Amino acid sequence: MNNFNQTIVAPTTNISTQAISLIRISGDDSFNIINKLLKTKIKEEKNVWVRKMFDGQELVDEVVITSFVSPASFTGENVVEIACHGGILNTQRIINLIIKNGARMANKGEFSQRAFLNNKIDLIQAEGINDLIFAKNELALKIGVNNMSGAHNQSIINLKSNLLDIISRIQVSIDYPDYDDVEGSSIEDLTKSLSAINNEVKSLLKRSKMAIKNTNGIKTAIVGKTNVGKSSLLNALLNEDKAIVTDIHGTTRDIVTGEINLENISLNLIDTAGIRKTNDIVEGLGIEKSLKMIDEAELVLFVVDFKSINDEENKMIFDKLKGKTYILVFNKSEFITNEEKNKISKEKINFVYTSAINNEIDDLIKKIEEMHINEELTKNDSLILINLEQISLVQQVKDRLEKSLSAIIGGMPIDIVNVDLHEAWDYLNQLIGEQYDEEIIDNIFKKYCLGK
Ligand SMILES: Nc1nc2c(ncn2[C@@H]2O[C@H](COP(=O)(O)OP(=O)(O)O)[C@@H](O)[C@H]2O)c(=O)[nH]1
Ligand SMILES: [Mg+2]
Repeated sequence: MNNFNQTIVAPTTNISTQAISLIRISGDDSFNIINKLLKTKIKEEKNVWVRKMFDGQELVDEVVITSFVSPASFTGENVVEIACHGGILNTQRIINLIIKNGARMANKGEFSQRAFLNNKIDLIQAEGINDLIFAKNELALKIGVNNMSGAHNQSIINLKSNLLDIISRIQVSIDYPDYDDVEGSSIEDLTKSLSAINNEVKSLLKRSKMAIKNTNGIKTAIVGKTNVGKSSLLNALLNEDKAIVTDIHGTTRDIVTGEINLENISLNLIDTAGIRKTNDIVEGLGIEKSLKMIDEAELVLFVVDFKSINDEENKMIFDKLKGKTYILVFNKSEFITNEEKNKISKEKINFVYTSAINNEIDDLIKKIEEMHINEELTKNDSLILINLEQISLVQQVKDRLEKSLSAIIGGMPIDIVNVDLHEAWDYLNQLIGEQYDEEIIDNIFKKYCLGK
């Protein structure tokens, strides 16, 4: 457990050889501690100061200090930030001096945790900071910035107040059963208001589930027969020579993986062994893995040679792909004539032409983005959550709302309906952090970096 009465210190930038390092102190004693290292003291006020820092009589560094007074700071406590020179030894020495003079080293995320506990930010904002820091693509970054700033948190607050309104209407009809003309408490009215809330929760959940896939990375398997250019396609997408490419059939015998971050979507790519009949045991095992990858992947790039699209092996792969999300990739497209192209375009829907060897893969990338990005995600005007714990809370809210809706419609006693609604209310509070378990909060902030 963290002791939040202590004053804490941590580097907020990496400790390395760099021009400037930033060190943050937070807590009641921040000003006392820094002043022990200065001959010309700083006042307890919001300001910027240029000072020489000393260890006793010995000059340590010339620094710029930015000071904030509680409650007007990130953590809500007195905060002093020191911009010192950025050598590894120098930064460590200053942190040690600060610790020697009364601070303790902060835990990961402890500054943000204090900000949360002092009501400077809610939990959605706190998680937003983390999303922003760890963002792998533009979409995650945009969501992180929005959530950190609390841009769309009002939607949760509105949901809460609408839900509370329903709960109180029901409560009145429970408390005063004879008084049955409380406005809006008829079965029809309650069903209507609850459905409206539920629809909002449902679309928040839908947006968020789609976004978390795009931000964490979509498991994308590249499959097809041997020698069609799967490994070349992987290399072209990754923009590096990761997988071995030769014109010998059966070159790739095990899976090769890599990650790419497109603008609004990340892909966890898996190159697989080409599928064909073989007597080679090792290759056979690789092919088994390829087939398994088709089952596990969220998206399959099925690479084919135009001329042999209807042969037995490809038919087998087509069969295996039934019900899966896949894109048919006609690679080596420089060998496909326009006439042939005209013929195919009438038959197949999700297909693209690529020439991996010439790095012509733009159509494929465009197609992948088209399939996974919609306006709701990029429009930037509503709350989207991209971490699992938050999404599972929203899921719980939805489950409880739906349970109470079917109870109302099924004519169950109204007090039973209210139990589920209270639970939905609790989950919404947990989501925004108005109700929390200390251990869960500790765990959330442990994911953060030191100094944040
Ligand atoms: N002309 C042409 N050759 C390609 C293309 N993509 C791959 N190849 C060649 O096809 C052969 C097999 O490629 P590879 O990526 O190892 O295929 P894999 O067995 O499906 O992984 C190699 O000689 C590649 O250079 C392409 O778009 N055009
Ligand atoms: Mg290969």
